[in-house]
Amino acid sequence: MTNIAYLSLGSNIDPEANLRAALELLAAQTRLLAVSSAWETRPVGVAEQSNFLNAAAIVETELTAEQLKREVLAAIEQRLGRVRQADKNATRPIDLDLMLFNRESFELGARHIPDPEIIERPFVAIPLAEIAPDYEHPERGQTLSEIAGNFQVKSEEMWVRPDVSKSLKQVKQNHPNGRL
Ligand code: PH2
Ligand code: MG
Ligand code: MG
Repeated sequence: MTNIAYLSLGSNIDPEANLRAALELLAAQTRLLAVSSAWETRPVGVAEQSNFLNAAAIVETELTAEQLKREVLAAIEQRLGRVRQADKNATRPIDLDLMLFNRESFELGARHIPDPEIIERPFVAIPLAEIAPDYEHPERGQTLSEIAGNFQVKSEEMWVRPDVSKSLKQVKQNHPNGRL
């Protein structure tokens, strides 16, 4: 069975390099179907951290959600130097979160899928809406484009970084068929 997974990426340590490296590793282990723009975002809910770069990606995989999270997403986080700390919002080289899986609703460890951050966080919803505007949220009935449109985002809170966006698009172009 082929699954479609919708991911949110975030970094605030050397984020240009780490976002790109995370996508390269993802493209080697799944079929990378789409990559959003890279957005520079002010830190939300964490005091005195550097700005983040956030992005979203869609991948196709035969792995289950649990396997994808453990064997791919967590492995990439570790490989890029993430050290789990008591403070779950500690600054990190890369955060790779599964947001949506096909059009399913389920519990994955301590998280619910669809991840509630889609509704709460513009830095999650807006990049996802760029690459899957017509995806209907399985619990809300709204499309991602409608959900993203609900946020009143000021241009000093998040803005596109064309230089990094171009670098991320190159990863997608370098992996036209996804798997190596
Ligand atoms: N992630 C967090 C906490 N705060 N702020 C921004 N702008 N972007 C993030 O990815 C982010 C955050 C915890 O995962
Ligand atoms: Mg996160
Ligand atoms: Mg995470």
